[in-house]
Amino acid sequence: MAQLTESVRLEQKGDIAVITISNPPVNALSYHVRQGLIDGIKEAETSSATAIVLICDGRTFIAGADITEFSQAPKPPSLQAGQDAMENCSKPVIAAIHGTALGGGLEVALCAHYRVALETAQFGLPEVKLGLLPGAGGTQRLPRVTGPAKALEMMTSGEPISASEALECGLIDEIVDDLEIGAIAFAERAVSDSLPLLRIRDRSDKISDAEVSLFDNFRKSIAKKTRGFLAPEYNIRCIEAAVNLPFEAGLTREQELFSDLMRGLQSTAQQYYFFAERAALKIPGLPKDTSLIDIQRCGILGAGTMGGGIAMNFVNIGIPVTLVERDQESLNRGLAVVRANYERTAARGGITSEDVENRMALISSSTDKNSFADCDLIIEAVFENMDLKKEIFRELDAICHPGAILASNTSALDINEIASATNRPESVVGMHFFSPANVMKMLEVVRGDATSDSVIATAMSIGKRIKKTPVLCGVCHGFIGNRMLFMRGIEAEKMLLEGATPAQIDQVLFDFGFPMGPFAMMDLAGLDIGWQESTSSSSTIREILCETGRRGQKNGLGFYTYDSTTRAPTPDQDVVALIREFAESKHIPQREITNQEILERCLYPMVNEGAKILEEEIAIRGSDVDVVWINGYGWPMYTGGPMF
Ligand code: 3H9
Repeated sequence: MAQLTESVRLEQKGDIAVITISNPPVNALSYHVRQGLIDGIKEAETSSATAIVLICDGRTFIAGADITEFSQAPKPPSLQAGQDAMENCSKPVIAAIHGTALGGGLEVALCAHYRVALETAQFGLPEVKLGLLPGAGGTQRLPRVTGPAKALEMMTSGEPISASEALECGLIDEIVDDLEIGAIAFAERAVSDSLPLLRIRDRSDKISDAEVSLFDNFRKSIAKKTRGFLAPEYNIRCIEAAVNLPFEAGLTREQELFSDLMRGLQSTAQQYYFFAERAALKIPGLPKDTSLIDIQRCGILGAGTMGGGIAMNFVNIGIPVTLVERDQESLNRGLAVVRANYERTAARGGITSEDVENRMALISSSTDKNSFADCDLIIEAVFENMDLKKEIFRELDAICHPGAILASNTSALDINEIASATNRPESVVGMHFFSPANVMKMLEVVRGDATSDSVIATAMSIGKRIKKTPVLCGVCHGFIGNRMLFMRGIEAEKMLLEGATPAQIDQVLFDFGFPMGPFAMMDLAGLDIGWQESTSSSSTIREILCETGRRGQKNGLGFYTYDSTTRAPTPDQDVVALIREFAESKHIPQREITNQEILERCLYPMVNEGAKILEEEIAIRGSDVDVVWINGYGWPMYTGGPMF
């Protein structure tokens, strides 16, 4: 065996040379990997070996370029030198893939003459998620193997495909049971059967008859989802180049567009976000080996929109749920909504109808809180009222087994006060899901003064397992997300009173990149959340709207008027008149407010509040605040978030 560089070794097994990359945690293409790849191919080519297998140690095949190197001066050798060595090698080169072949990793595999993989392997070009495009020939090779339609899908979504899909579209040649044995057997067969040394760059069979309309139709199909992002369009342009230009010219185009993106703010922001999301999982002072509480069954109190959505997250990963409501009718209604959600997903092909039944079977329902006795984590999702929550936690404390975690889905209330109603404040934690809870990725985990390390670690870990992005925060009104949202709301309402309209303010924030502005968002949530007729005193615009019977989208009348079938909003002159009347009663002078002023007055108070949240150590780091706003409220990721 020869150790070629710190991360690459070469061995001969029978007649086959095996180059092994060992660069934990994900075998990223650091400079020593690139050097080892070049050296390995060269040495194997001049050795007595008849073919070469490229394989990786650890949990995965190469997961891409080393993103930490992007911010540094380029270090030789180039990846292309290694890829050229593979592609032009005079002996068959077989890539043996397990885990995830992503980005530069897949681009390396595409330079082998053949690819074999484990059934569990995944293949993707996720560069678009980093604001980039595959810059190591991937944009030119992938469409040549899969055809442009599949390449468009993979490169603009960044989502990986499975081994069986990869086999079907020609991306790999064989699925094997044992990676090394299977790859060596394939290599031996390549030699004995004199299989040709296939270079993907020479192929044109899958791209020669691409329809011109393919690209424009595809652009239209992703326009809404990718609004504001540069990288998806740049990826499409590269695939167009693959179809229209010779291979080398296509590579040149790829390089130009890659450099453009790499120099831009969007890719810097998206790379920052990649590490921000991972940093959020690291809790200073919480030992890595903190013991986790085993969550075998989850209890959820409240089968409304929130409770039902939360339940889906758990059953989706096979954790049984006990769903409790105060009466059978509400319970039935909640279960029907969950079923309808699953059936919609099944109708779209996301899951099978068998999955629907299996998931529903994991939910047991009851109108008796005593059913929580065998649950290890109980999440309360009833409406926001401190007295009610304290009463509930007192009851849960008596019912639930010692060590069970009692969590509240409150979006603003004091977790310490809730915990004070129990004899186990160390087991009480906030788990604030965002609506709709089965879709939104954000989860604020709220640490009370007494919450134990093991409860925090479990809440963060289960959050990740149910595919959320958990962020830990401390107790304050509204935690990270809603506390900052309140500040934006205050300023937005002030601007309404000074002369702006709801539609103008919403448009400015939509153009900045939010999915919707503050007034459309309030209409969606319901204007009457927290409003009571008996105490309403016409003291805010929202109160006035509620008093005139406007409840938001749900009754078709809010800051906007909503079409009863399409739900499309139309600005409403009656609302503007109510606002002007209210401003006059307060003697507020009217003036024209520019879009720039609106943007600044909406965003800066949030940035300011974010800084206070950091100062008070409610958030651990600035990037956690960005993760909350990007995932919880749709702050455009390509700007990096309020603190970035
Ligand atoms: C690219 O390839 C460009 C080329 O086209 C052009 C080249 C010229 N680099 O996610 P995890 C770290 S762009 C450096 O928790 P998992 C990560 O920060 C790249 N570090 O594990 C974390 O560190 P820590 C295209 C990386 O099992 C640790 O590894 N490729 C990289 O949940 C574990 O990561 C991608 O975008 C990297 N490329 O998921 C793939 N990747 O422990 C990005 C990971 O200190 N990676 N780290 O926090 C992933 O999607 C996931 O990490 C993966 C594993 C699915 C691989």
